[in-house]
Amino acid sequence: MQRRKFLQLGSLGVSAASLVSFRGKQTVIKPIVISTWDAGIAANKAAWQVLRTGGRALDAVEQGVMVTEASQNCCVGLGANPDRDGFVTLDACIMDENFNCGSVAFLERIKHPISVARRVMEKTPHVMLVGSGAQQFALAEGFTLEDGKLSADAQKSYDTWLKKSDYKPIINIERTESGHGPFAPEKLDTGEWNHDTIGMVAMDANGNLSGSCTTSGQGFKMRGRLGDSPIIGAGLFVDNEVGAATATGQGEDVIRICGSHSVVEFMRQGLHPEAACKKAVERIIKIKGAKAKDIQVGFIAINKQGEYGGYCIQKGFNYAVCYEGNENLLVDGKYVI
Ligand code: SD4
Repeated sequence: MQRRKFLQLGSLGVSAASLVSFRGKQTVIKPIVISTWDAGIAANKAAWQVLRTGGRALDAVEQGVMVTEASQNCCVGLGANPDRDGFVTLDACIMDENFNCGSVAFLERIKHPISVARRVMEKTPHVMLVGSGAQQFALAEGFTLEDGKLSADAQKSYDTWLKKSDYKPIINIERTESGHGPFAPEKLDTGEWNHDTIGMVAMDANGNLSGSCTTSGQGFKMRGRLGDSPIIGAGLFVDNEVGAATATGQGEDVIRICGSHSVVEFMRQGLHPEAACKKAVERIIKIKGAKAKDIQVGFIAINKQGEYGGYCIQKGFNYAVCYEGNENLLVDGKYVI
């Protein structure tokens, strides 16, 4: 399907993936990879290199988000905003098709937390390592200790924040209509450089699902604060019989409803990924009441048919989608408010 046609269909609220199965061909779209925000475009490209050559979804979701972690120009990884004490602390998790999962949180000075999370999964009997223990494990596994200096952009943004030192956790709410994502340079001066996460879910040519999620967490957060991103079931969940989902936005509110797990359970009940994401978003809105307008949460999901979807609380969230014939489209998330 051509890009323009796809976009027209998108505006009708019908995803290309769902249309294919709607025609009764029972065609499963695979491989497929989707990831949060516009940084997902570059990440999907790397994931796609793995998937298109028959590689495993697990390798794709690791290599995909490593691109974002390595970017100094982004809000994920060591180039990202620090906590309010001036330290970048990273959280990540990964999950494969067999319920194997690994996670690191409050990890400092390591460039690729997603790869450390994978080592936790593959080389320890545990699911989660945090803080200095996670760093110690990473070093024992051969990862390099980076210098811990803030990137130029993060330093600038931190200096601006320090002027007021206002502790107001607001995540991912777009303040402009510019459509800019995390790379918008004008936001560096305003402290509104707010996307801190990439979540990615993929299905490989064998029909196996995996997912990854990696973040610097909320900019200028309290030291030691964790969000949903390293928590299996909150920031990420994969059930190879059903589908996979990941989250971004205000982590506390994702944790509250076990967000990504909820999305997968809604898909198990028969909902399309988009409807499943919407239902999870609505659950958060119901809990938050009038305060829902102050936060952003977005979910994305795929199912075993390769259908995909995303939904968020309010305007401004987008995600990147990549499969054969539709290589890397940026889709605006539908929103409730
Ligand atoms: C967190 N969910 O730490 C993350 C933040 C995020 O784009 O998604 N930012 O709560």
